[in-house]
Amino acid sequence: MREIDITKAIIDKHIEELNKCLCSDVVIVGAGPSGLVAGSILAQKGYTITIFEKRLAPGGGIWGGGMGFKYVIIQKEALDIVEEFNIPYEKYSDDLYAVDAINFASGLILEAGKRGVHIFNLIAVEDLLVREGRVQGVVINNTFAKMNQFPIDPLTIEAKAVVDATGHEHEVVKTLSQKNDVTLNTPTGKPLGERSLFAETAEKAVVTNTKEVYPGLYVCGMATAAVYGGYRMGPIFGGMLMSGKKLAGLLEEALKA
Ligand code: 48H
Ligand code: FE2
Repeated sequence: MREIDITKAIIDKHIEELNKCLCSDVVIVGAGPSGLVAGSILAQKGYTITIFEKRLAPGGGIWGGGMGFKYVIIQKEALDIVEEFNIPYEKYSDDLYAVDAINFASGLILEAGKRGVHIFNLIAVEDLLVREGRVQGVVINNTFAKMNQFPIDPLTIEAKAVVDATGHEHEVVKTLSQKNDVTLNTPTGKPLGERSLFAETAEKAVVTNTKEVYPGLYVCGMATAAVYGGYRMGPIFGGMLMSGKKLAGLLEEALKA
C-alpha cells in the first residue's frame, strides 16, 4: 500500500464529485435542518443538489439542543418528516415530541447523503452570480481563507436556483441586499431583521415566509425570520422541517416550468 495512492483516491473522488456540481439544479447554502430536508426531498426526485456548509460539521444549530441540553422538540404537525428521515423520537405530551439532538443532526445528514445530495463542508458562499436581475449561481471560497482574511480569489458554481438556508445569519440575502441595484421581495426591499422569541407565531411564520426573495434566490428556515421580520422560536424544530419541505415543493414547480 502506497500512501500516495490514498492521497490520489481522495483527490480523484473530491474533484469527481465537485465536477458533477458545477452546473447544479439547486445550490443550498447552509446544512442546517431546513436545507438538509429541502435538499434530500429534491435529490430523491433526481435533481442535482449541492449544499455548501462553511463549518466542519453539517447540522447547523441542531447539535446544541436547548442551551446544551441534548434534546430538541418537534410538534405533532411535523412528525411525518421525522419519520420520513427514520429519526427516532419519543412522545412527551399531546403535541410535543422529543428528539435526541445528536440522532436528529446525524440522521438528517446521513439521509441526505444516501439520497445523493452533494454536501461540501468547509466551503463558504461569499457572493452570488447575478445576470439580468436573476441569481444564476454562487461564488465560493475556502472557510480558512475567509477566517484568516487571506486575499484568495473564489471559484464559482452555476445553479438554476439558489437557497439561503444560513439560519440567523441570512448571509446570502444580506450580501445580495448590500448591492446598490438590488431590491428584495420584502416590504422595504431590504431584510427586515429578526424579532424576539414567540414560539407559536414564529413557527407558523417560518413556513409562510419560505419563498423566493429575489428572482432565482429562495429563503428557508431561520433565515426567513431575519429577512421577513419573523419571531424566533427557541429549540422547537418542526417549523424548520416544514419550511424545508415547502421549499422543495416550490423549487420542484419552478424547475419544471
Ligand atoms: C456556507 C453557511 C454560510 C455561508 C452560514 O442555523 P441553521 O441550523 O439553519 P436552519 O434555518 O436550517 O435552522 C435554524 C435552527 O438551527 C435554529 O437556529 C433555530 C430553530 N433557532 C431558534 C432560535 O430561537 O434561535 O444552519 C445554517 C447553516 C450553519 O451550519 C452555518 O454554518 C451555515 O448555514 N452557513 N454555509 N456559506 N456563507 N453562512
Ligand atoms: Fe437558533
